[in-house]
Amino acid sequence: MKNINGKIKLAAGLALALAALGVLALTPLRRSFAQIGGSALFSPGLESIIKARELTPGDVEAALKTFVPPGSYDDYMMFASGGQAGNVLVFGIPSMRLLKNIPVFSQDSWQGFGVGDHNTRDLFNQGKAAGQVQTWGDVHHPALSVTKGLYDGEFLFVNDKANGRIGVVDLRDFKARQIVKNPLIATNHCGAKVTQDTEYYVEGAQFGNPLPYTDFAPLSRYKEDYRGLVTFWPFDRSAGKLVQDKSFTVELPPYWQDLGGMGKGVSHGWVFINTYNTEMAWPDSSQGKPPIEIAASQREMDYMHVIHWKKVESLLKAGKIKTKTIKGMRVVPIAEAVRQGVLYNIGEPKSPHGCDLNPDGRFIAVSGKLDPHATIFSFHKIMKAIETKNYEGTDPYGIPILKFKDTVEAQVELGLGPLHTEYDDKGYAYTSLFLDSAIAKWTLDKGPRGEKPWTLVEKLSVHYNVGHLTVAGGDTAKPYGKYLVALNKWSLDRALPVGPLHPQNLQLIDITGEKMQLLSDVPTVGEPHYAAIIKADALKPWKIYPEIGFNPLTGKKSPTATLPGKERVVRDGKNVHVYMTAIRSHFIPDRVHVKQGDHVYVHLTNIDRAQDATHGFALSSYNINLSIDPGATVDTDFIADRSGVFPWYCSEFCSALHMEMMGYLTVK
Ligand code: K7E
Ligand code: CUA
Repeated sequence: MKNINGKIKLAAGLALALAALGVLALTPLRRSFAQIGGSALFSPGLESIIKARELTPGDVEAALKTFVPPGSYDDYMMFASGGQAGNVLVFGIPSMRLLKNIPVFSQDSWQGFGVGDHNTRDLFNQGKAAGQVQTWGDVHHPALSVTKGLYDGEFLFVNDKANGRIGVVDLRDFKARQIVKNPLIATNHCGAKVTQDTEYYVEGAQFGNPLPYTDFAPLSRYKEDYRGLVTFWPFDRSAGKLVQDKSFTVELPPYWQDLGGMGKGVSHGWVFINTYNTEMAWPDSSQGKPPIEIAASQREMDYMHVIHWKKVESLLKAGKIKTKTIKGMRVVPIAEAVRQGVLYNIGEPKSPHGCDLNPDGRFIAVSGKLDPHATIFSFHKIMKAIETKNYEGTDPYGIPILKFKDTVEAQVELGLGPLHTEYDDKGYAYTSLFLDSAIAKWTLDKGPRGEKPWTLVEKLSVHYNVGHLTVAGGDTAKPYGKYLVALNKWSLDRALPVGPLHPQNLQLIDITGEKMQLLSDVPTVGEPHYAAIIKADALKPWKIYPEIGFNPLTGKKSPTATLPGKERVVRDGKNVHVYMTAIRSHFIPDRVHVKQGDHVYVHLTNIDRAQDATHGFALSSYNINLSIDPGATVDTDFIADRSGVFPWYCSEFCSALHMEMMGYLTVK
């Protein structure tokens, strides 16, 4: 029995719930409750379901708020990182149904990603780290492209913390279009966000290393020879690519850069980057050194870097700033950045993590993992301190330190383990509390419902140990509000047991009311760190590719596109090129015969123009599965090094005659 009182209050609660749902979207064909008459609500059938499932009024309300009737769509889409699964998960909100998995750094055989196709091969080659292809990544922070600080629905950027890389996803086809590797750093983290018109994607380092990381320097020379950095990658929208040779990097001390908050509105042109381990500790337990978690948490304060990137950009254009080139990257040395007045530090408590600007860019909320407060810095005060050169000395690298008390606007006591902050459309801020397992809601300089400024107004328990949270549009200049998702690190008892590795748990929370309301639990795969929620109608994805023979990676017609009637096999010595088409329900050609040792190239065009008529090309025993969407051309090649008979077939169930959609490769 779940809630005895609940049952007594049920009828009233249900009526209330439904009243609150005046906002419930009803398509014209669906009859509203009002139309069918209120009494139908309390039909014996409905009541018996509620009783049998022991639902409280709150449960019923949550169910109705998240229910998206069959055939109807969600209003929002959430892009959640898949963490060490190396992908991005796309959910519909409020239903929290999983709509797609976008592979970026990891293989995915469903989408023919990394199992033989040339496009993934090219992407993975772009993303080599220290010369080696990486077939996985650790995705932390999805960032949607913005125009004037608002999501424009065109691109998604994700960082790979493990290998210091960035992936670009084109939201016309929800496919990875580029992977870039920063040649200077082994790992990244604050590669979180883009500037307010997506001029740059901003990537900060994580763990210090020599610049470049592929040069050796002993850890005993950590302070002298190791460094951090922030790299500004210009984004060419028409090409959908980050442009390395126009990028610039500001060298930073070997503190561990963590997360970055992007200036916007009044603070556009500036970026704020948290650091921890300003102790510059490095691990060596064999020498009796304390573990890093202790050694890197000695100081009461770490530093937030304050960087005027807009000024660096214009100095570079004017040729007025000294740079050095390392591994093809333009790097502004720390001393030069200080001399030009583009780099400052501010003390921030303690082992900071989130660094999040409010929608109009006036305030920066910083959470110290080991401090119970959110510390709110004022951009205005920071500017004033810089103007008046009101410093409290410099750090060991000569970077001026602005005075904490002169730059802080407020500190709000929230609870234990505060991490990340986002904002809603009403003027509230929300901070995740890892140790408290809660979401704290607090006011900025004005209380939207007349509350005191800078005050905690509510805490909602979540389950358990929340990392990031995300509010719909919550990092933009104009949040949508409405929904918040807590991305929890532990799920413990929240899902049916599925072995010792528990799922991660996402929790959908309604933030429209005076009190936050937990709506649903969504156990999921990988470790979603951060997520971004966009209005579904802000996206305009393709339903099929615009022309036959389209290469999704290049965005152009493929030179190997094959039109119907032009299918052929071209032999050139040991090279055999097969120009193949696929259409329901056959391949042409459907028989390929080669000699052992031949190098076989298959260029496969899906000439179907019907939506959803994707075909597969699964070649037995050669570790190849292609997925060819309507209109696309996909290429693969392999050495036919084993003799035998190898059927291929369409691995996507596309028609009643599906199992007949096959062919034979024979190798003699
Ligand atoms: Cu807090 Cu890498 Cu954004 Cu995870 S990070 S929680
Ligand atoms: Cu095409 Cu199955």
